[in-house]
Amino acid sequence: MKVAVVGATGLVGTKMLQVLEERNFPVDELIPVASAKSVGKEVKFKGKAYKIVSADDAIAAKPNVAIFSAGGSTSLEWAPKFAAAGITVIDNSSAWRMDPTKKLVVPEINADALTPEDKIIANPNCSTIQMVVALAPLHKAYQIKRIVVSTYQSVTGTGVKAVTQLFNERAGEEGEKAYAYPIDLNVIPQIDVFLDNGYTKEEMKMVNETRKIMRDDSIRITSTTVRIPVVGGHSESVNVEFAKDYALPDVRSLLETAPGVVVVDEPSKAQYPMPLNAHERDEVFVGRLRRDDSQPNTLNLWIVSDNLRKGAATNAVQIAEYLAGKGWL
Ligand code: 2RA
Repeated sequence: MKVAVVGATGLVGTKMLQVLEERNFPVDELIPVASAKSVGKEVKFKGKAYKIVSADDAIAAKPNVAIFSAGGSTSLEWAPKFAAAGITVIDNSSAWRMDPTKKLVVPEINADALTPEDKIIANPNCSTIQMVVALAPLHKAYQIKRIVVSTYQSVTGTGVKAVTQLFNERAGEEGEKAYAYPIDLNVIPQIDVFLDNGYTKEEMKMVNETRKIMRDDSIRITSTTVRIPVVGGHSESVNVEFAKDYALPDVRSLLETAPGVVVVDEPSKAQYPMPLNAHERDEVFVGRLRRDDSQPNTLNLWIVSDNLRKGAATNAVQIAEYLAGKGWL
């Protein structure tokens, strides 16, 4: 199969190459695409060097699928051109996620919504993906009424410049900045820009995307998304109110058998999910399960996952695996 990766030199694009190789996705020919300044440079895939090409040349090469992680404006311009050439696009930007004609997919939850006619498929935001992977089985069992989520997000979500800033600050060195403030020994309660309602775009992504993926606009959600100085993954403190009551052992069993979820929850042994342990893993780790005694039918849980993997690259590759499995690529 011919596979194009658009944004192949970025943090997520590089992870996509790694995940495609790790999962032995049937790539006969890789077509790496990046900005004009990178055309002609090479990327390594399965021990072979591939020259980076332009988006136009990638279309001409007629890949079966193009996995994008090149920002919203590139997706808005090029995804339709790839799709018009019969190439299926899986896009990691926010460009198409809330488009009513496009599917927003976490394979463990709503891959069944996909059809061969879907030529531009949206990959959800990383902080949304890990939360819905954990909450979907609980929604099915107890019907979620309301979610209150606070996130503690890795600097890798911003990109290479942010990781560089963190380690420069840690080493006491100067360098280019991704954030207006120091991130080491700090937390920044702003991810993306502020909207008129006082929330950030990142916070509203968690609200809107969750409802679309879970196919339930009745779910009430409020979120606070925060950047913290870690690199291994995003962490989320989630308080979820159900329509029905639950027994904690049943919740634990549901999560232990949920696709893509690993329960790490032994407080007596100080066992709980942490970015340090989630780094470079594809699962969503859940722990700190406990009843919220302040109101009925309400649960607290802690969710951690590698935002570059399940939060981006792995989820996108899993969508491609689903489509390939159906013979639709
Ligand atoms: C972030 N979720 O963490 C956003 C985009 N990757 O910055």
